[in-house]
Amino acid sequence: MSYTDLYTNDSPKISTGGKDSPIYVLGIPFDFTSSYRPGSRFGPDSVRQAYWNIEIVDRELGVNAENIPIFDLGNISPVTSVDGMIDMVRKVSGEAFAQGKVLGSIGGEHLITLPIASNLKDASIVVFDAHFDLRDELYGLKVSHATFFRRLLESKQIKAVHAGAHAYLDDELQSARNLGVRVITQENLRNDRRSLLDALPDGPLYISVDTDVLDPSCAPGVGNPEPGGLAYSELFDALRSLKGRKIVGFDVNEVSPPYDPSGITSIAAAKVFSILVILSWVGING
Ligand SMILES: [Mn+2]
Repeated sequence: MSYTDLYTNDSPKISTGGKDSPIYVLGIPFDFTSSYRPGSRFGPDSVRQAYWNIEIVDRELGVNAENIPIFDLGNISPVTSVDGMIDMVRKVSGEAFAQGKVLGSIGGEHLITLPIASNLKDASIVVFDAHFDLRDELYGLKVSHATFFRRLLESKQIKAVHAGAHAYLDDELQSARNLGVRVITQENLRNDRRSLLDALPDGPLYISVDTDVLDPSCAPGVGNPEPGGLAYSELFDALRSLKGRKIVGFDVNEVSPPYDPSGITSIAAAKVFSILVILSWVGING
């Protein structure tokens, strides 16, 4: 081994293992449809830096994520069109799934979930988000971070659970139900911890976490903050309750570092990412 091997690293990549690792990481620095506070293109590396620097042991789950081999693919190439991003992410995530890998992605805006989830075969999707993202269009765009969930459900037969919504209109809730989504509002989640587990379909899961499901007091640096969201412990406990389930992939999205001067939102997203790494590992190894 040379001094170069010994004293240099790939930072901010978060690999703890090689290509034979069961979990792959992909950064998707894309925010071109952001409707309010752009900047999530800087999310992937910011969340990785936080991941390096916080303790990623989870006492409740009893697992240290540092000991879990993950392989970081890096970021997809810069792209300035929605179609271009969707095409690249669909292909790259499809390759990871075809190799039997669990794929953990870091956004980027919530639209990144659309091309990834389009590759899912038997898995159901569980979305944590303050919003439903079920608009038919926003500011003239049919495919955007505010419409991704509708586009996904229209284009694919997939069982879907949505948890944590509190910033929505009555007709959006109705749309969600009409589209067959099992809805656990934030109020449901708070009042009955089992409501999420009761709503989960059998079989493998894909989990997508929009960081704005957290309250802006603890995660201010997101594209569309909505006061009145979940506290850390409420989100972490909801995620931990999925322990033992087979997870085929996950993503954490919408962190906008320019609106996060203290870095606390990237740190919170890194903690969420570490819990999802642990849940995926437990799902593989029992
Ligand atoms: Mn959202």
